[in-house]
Amino acid sequence: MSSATPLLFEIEDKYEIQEITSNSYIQELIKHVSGYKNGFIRVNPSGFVFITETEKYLERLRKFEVRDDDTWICTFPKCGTTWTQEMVWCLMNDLDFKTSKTIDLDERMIFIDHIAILDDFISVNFPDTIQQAADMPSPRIIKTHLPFDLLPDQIRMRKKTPKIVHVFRNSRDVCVSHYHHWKILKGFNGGFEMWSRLFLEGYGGYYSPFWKHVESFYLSQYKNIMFVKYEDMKKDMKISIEAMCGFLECKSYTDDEKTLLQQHLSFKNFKQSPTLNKQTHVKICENVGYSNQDEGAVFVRKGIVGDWVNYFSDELSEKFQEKDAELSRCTGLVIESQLSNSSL
Ligand code: PPS
Repeated sequence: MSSATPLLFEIEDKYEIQEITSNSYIQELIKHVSGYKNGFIRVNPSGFVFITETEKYLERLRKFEVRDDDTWICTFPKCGTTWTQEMVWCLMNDLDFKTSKTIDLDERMIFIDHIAILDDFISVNFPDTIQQAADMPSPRIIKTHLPFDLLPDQIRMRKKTPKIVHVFRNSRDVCVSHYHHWKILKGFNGGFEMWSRLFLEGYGGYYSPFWKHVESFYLSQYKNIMFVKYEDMKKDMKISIEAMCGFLECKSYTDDEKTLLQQHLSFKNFKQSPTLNKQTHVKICENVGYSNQDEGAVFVRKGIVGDWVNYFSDELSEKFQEKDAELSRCTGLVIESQLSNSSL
């Protein structure tokens, strides 16, 4: 761990907004997406990138009233958020597959910062997700892509200590998955070479840079946190379910019930389930003209470890590995980017 790293929970309300729209990477990004014409900002001192609209919501997010019995699912986008959300929801709701099949996951738990990453003309007709999260009855499950540094003050200052589940996925698969996400939901048309360069330099969409985002959780010293890896869930879902059950302190389930949950969480089931596959969201983006789909717009896309081999040159791969090595060095995180049985 770097000795220069400040204890993040010592930082109180201070953040500064830096306008970065003229940055050449951001210019490239803006030119190749359908929205976000109002530009981008960087939130300092941590340095995360957001759209200009986000600034309006940061204070409300910082002042959000947290509850000790909340469970927060925190990730950089495309790390396996939805998959983990469903696992947590099922474990906390008595494996209620019937409700899961009838009510969309996005209604069963709130993506609190969703409103903050939308263009104005969309957010005006969108539910206020911060208010929705505030209005939810306990025990709440809240999804966020915010880095640790921008979580509500009450969490950062340890005034409230809800459970946090953090999901990590290897950088190259995240980059590829994120590329498709920006293609089908934001209309990105710059091609993978451009996307990977933007991602590497810390401009691969809002919430970037990826490595710093992961680091913000691993170095946070927050105690009530479970670190989960997408690759481990792929390797052995049963072990992942058992570990999650222990962390959530939920009722214990029989082996048969765990097998049912495992089947419910399968990629195949996600792909075909309308309450989990986010195709409604994909359609909405298509309707507002954000989609650039040349291969069919699907959110639940491939769901494997190592799809990056189909996109990365050796040279690009090395650059990502350098960043991964630095992340491992300062956090102790063991990163797996390929599985021998990745067809699982
Ligand atoms: S988001 O937009 O941040 O909420 O996306 P997120 O849910 O984090 O990540 C989407 C990727 O997770 C894959 N996924 C799954 N993989 C394995 N099994 C299951 N059940 C599953 N459900 C979703 C999804 O396909 C995205 O990864 P890629 O590599 O694009 O397929």
